[in-house]
Amino acid sequence: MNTTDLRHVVQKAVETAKIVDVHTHLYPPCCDKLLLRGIDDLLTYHYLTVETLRYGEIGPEKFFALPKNLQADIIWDVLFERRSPVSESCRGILTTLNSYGLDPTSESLGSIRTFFAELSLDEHVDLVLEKSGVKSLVMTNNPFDEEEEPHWGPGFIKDERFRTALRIDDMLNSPQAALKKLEQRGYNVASDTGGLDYPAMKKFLSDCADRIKPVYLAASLPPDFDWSEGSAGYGILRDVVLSYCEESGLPIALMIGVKKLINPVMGLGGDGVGFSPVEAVAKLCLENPHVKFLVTMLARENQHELAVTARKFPNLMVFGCWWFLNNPSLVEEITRMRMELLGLSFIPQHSDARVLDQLIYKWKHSKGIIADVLFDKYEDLARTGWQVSAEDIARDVEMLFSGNAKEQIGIK
Ligand code: FIX
Ligand code: ZN
Repeated sequence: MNTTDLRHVVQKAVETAKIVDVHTHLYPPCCDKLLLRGIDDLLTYHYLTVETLRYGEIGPEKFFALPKNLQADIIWDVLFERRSPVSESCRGILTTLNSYGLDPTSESLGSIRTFFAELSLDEHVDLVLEKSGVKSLVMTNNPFDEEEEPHWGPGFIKDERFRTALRIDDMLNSPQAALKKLEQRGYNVASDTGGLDYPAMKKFLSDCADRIKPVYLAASLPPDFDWSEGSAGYGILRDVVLSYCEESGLPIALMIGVKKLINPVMGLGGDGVGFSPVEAVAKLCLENPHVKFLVTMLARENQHELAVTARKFPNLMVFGCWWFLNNPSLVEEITRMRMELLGLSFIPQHSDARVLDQLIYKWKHSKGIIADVLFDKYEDLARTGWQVSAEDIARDVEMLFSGNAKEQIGIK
């Protein structure tokens, strides 16, 4: 296959690849308003609010006190009308609008709002999943989320495109507060010896799993996460969570390196990033050989050691270019490095979408970069005399965008 044909075949295979998105903050249509969608939710995404507030034209308190549509007006004015929208989050808005055939240079925010208002929730979900190529996605389902948990009925899991993940940050990062909530729900978590009643806590996990059928358990952990005796949450992670994962066969997704609320006034946008010892991941994988770990880390400086660690542990699947890493320059750097170290045995991306429409741009942008990396790797192979066929390319692309994920989280 010559270079021109190779590039065409790779681009086509990637463009048409169906996606299993292993981490999002979306909700199924039955959750109605919980599922964020449309231009005002896109513009008031926390990535864009903090970018707007950097210009200091309005203070955070005053800004967040405004209704969502006025916040969106300000963001549009500051980041798009009076400056070129060169950031990745801004470009994402334009890619998304463009995919709907909307031209923001000629249409007003008002007419764009009208476009979205005319989409019913079900139509909107179908349209975005079709445009983005996402066949199924995994949500973030926190049993302590008072808004979401009441939706956890049979309707919550009937749409196969929306799979669940049991998010247990609270149990690991603020165990005392979590235990209080468990007691309020009738779980007697304090053993009579004054310690923690681990079986009662495991029962809580199993009861939650019975309700939402998660494909994995998940937790985001701080940079100082350290898998060592006596560290915060160590006992619960070892004797409740990992023990439950081993018994149930459910993987655990660990998202490591977030410094929660380094600037609280920014709300969801107030989190920061910190370097984290990858050794903790290696120890976890070594001491729990029968548990499947999906791991992503937030610091750019952690990526190489994480990929090297994954070479040592078949029960460690590295996934995504998370959050502050989901920028073209870093997605390319990290994907190249992972492919050179791990071949095709990693999950290159997840969207982390919080707004339905974001699936379109987050995947379009990532697919473009992953296609370029793959093309270069095939070119490198051709220079050794190894020719890939169109079938080889289709097989490899399927692994990266859905096959590896399906195998990890046990979906068809
Ligand atoms: O912990 C997480 O799931 C993070 O992805 C979120 O807390 C974060 O706000 C986010 O959406 C990043 O993209
Ligand atoms: Zn997330």
